[in-house]
Amino acid sequence: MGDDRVPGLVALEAARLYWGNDAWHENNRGQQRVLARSRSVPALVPADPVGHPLAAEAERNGFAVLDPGYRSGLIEEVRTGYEKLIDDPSATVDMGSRIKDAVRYVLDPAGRVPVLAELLNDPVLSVLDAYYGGRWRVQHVRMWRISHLPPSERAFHHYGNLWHCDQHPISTLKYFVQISDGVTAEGGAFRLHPVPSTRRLMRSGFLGQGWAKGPARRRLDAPDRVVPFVAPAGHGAFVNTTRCLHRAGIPPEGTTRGMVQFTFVPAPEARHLGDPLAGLAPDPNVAEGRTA
Ligand SMILES: O=C(O)CCC(=O)C(=O)O
Repeated sequence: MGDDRVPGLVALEAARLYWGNDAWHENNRGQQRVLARSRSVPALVPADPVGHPLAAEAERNGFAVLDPGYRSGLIEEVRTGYEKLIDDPSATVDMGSRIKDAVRYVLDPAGRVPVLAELLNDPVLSVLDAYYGGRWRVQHVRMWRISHLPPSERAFHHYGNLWHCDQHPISTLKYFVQISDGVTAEGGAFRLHPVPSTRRLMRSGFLGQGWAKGPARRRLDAPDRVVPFVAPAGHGAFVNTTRCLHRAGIPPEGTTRGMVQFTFVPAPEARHLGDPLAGLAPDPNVAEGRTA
C-alpha cells in the first residue's frame, strides 16, 4: 500500500498548493475547459433575472445562497415526505462509517417524494442555465438525516462532519435545500469556506479530513471565515463542494438535521425544457454497505 500511496499523496499535496483544492489535475484544468466551452455559446437564455448574478457569485466564491420563493406549502410537503420515510427501514439506508445510523439516507428520494421536482423552480433553473450555459443535467438527488455525535466521536469521520473538499470534477455543482427549521451555526448547520479562504487554508497547512497544522489549524473554525448555512427551511445554497472546504455541523443532543441535495454536472446538449428529474435512476452510491 505504501508504494501506491506516496505518489498519490504527493499529487494531492501538489493539487492543494497549485489549485487550492483536493481534486486532481484533470478535474481542475480539464473541467475549466468544459465550463468555458459550454458558457461561450449559451444554449438557453435564463428566463429569470436572478440567474446571472448568483451564477457569477457561485463561480467567484464557490457558493451562492438564495430564497427561491417556493410556493406556499411546498417545504411542508417535502418535510412530510421526509418524515414519513426517514424512520422506515425499507425506504432508507444507514451509512455512517462508525455509528451506522448517525446518517440515514432515503432510497430513491425523487421516486418516493415526487414533489421534490418542484424544488427546481424557475429561479433555481435560471442559476443553473447561467452557470452551465444551459448545458447541464441532474446527476442525482439525495435526502438524508444526520444525528448528534458524542464528543468522543467528533474527531472521526461519520457523515462529512470533518472539514473536507470533495474530489468531484470542479464543474460539479450541488444545490442544498434546508428542510429543517431552526438550524443554527452552533448546532447542525452545514458550513463552508468560500473559495479564497479554502485556497489559503489548502496552502497553509490543511492536511485532509479535518486535519491541519500551522495557520490553517487556527483558521479552520474561525467564525469570521466560516459561512454557516443557517437560512430558514425553504432556502437553498448552490455550493461547489470541490472548491470549497465544507463540513456538517453536529446537531445538538436530542435533535437531528435533514437536507435535500441535488447534484448537477455539465451535459453535451442543451437541457430539455421538461422535468429535469424525468427518468433519473436511483443513486447507486446510496446503498447498503456504502458509507457517506
Ligand atoms: O451537511 C452535511 O450533511 C454534509 C454534506 C457534505 O459534506 C457533502 O455533501 O459533501
